[in-house]
Amino acid sequence: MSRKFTVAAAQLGPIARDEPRSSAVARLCAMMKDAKARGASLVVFPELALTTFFPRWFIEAGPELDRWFETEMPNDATAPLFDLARELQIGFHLGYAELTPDGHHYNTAILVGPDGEIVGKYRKIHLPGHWENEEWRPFQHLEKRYFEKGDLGWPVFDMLGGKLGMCICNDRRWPETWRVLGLGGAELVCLGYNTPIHFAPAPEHDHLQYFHNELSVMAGCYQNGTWGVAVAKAGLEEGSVLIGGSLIVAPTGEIVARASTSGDEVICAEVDLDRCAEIRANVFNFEEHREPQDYLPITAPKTKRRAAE
Ligand code: CDT
Repeated sequence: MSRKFTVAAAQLGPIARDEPRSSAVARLCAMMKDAKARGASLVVFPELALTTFFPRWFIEAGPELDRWFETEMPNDATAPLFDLARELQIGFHLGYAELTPDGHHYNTAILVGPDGEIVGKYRKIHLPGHWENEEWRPFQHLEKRYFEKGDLGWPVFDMLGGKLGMCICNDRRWPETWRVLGLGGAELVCLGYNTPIHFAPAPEHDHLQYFHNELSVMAGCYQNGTWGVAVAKAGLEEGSVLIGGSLIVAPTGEIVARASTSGDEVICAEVDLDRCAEIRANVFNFEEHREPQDYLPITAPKTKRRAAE
């Protein structure tokens, strides 16, 4: 049975601080329709796709912060997206800030099937940035303050005849993310990102942001024989420039589609999940060639953690 389908990466341009979720969802719905018209079975939206990237500001804990989070999914604002997916029979991936009923805050992504039902959830593990307000920066990156480390590991889910996994933004830079997904049998990894061009602690690397994005996704896909769909929130958002460059990568590590703007843009590629075996049955045949007994330092617990962690 063929395991070929078209996947779409739906890059978002900037979302303003006062742009309501209804407007963001309308933009996502327009791109979902475009993806469907181009034959896609799955459309991948970015990290924190319903609002502006609020960790760039210091916000006191409490209602002012919590208003950026979703307390249920779907909810009134996102229901049109789920309804449209059901109507068009298209799956989607969506990143959003999650506030659980018992008060936990996560940077979360979900996979939704073409029937509009949630198939799986992932909560971001590698949280970048810092904990305290650092006024010397032109803007903050307070993910460590606002989110807890994800508690779901990197699961894979049966969808579209294959094994689909997720990671979120900073996760893509870490080979461990991809290897755990690979060990779980992931054949396609969806990931969204909000990556500012300017990295205040090491601005000498700002010109490498696009390169490091591609390098990370290409290496992760190749070394684990998986497809990757990496999708940006891009453009000048509230004074901070976010990279675009959304891309779809084959299990060989080759880029097969790349966004060319920093606005709302849909790119598509045909995916054949059977091509994962080109890599996984050969140079990265895990059963044959991995030597995990020599990898123990990788899983040794960290010696220093913050009390809050
Ligand atoms: N959203 C996110 O994880 N962004 C980080 C920014 C760099 S660290 C401040 C990233 O890895 O792209």
